[in-house]
Amino acid sequence: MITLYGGPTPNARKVAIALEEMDLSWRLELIDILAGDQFRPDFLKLNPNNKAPVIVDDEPADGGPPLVLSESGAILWYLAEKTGRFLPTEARARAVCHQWLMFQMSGVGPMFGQNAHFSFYAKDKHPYSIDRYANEVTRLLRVLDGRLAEVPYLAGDDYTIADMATWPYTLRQVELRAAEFPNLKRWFDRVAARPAVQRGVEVGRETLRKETIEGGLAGLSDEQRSILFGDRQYAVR
Ligand SMILES: N[C@@H](CCC(=O)N[C@@H](CS)C(=O)NCC(=O)O)C(=O)O
Repeated sequence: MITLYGGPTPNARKVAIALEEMDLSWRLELIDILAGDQFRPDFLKLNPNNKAPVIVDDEPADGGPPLVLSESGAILWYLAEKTGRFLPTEARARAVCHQWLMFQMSGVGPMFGQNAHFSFYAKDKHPYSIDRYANEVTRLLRVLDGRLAEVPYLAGDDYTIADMATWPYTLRQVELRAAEFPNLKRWFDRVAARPAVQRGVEVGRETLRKETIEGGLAGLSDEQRSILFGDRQYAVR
């Protein structure tokens, strides 16, 4: 059994989608990051970086003690190796898959996150920061759209963990800007049609708050700001 610690956030959704795609037996341990669950001592033991997702695999392939893993890209890679699925075996194709996985982890994830921070969550609206990350988002969307003009999936002909990593991050952008990125939109719909994706994206849906982007952004409370970006986030533990 695998336990996924997370909630309705893009990074946890990647993992829920992978667990569903790979037909693994798993359960959710909800981590509500707007309530500060990521600072609970039991969670910090699993990930001192106070970020979800984390998985605990009770039955790792080496027969050793339960494996605790954080960082969504590393988790996807681990699960793909564990099951032998959604990661090409041939060296060249595998390298390309890793390239697009890293593109998501180092580019799409952080830049889309900063864009949301400065455009929506920051109390002070700082034009330079807003422009910087909005421009990065547009640039990265263009790169994705260009790639998907050439191939059906990010790694090439086959659907892989690179698609699972990227898809949850494009939900909002595709909703707003589908006409600008037609190849991305075609890929988005192809991935969205997968039953495992439809199940995975629902992870912790019942706790999705109006304060978050997908919930319509009613604005964070001061307490939530402190948890995510202020005193509680930066407290010495
Ligand atoms: N690089 C990490 C990022 C994880 C991350 O930023 N998780 C967010 C939710 S999407 C979180 O747990 N935030 C809680 C916090 O910052 O306190 C990954 O890919 O897993």
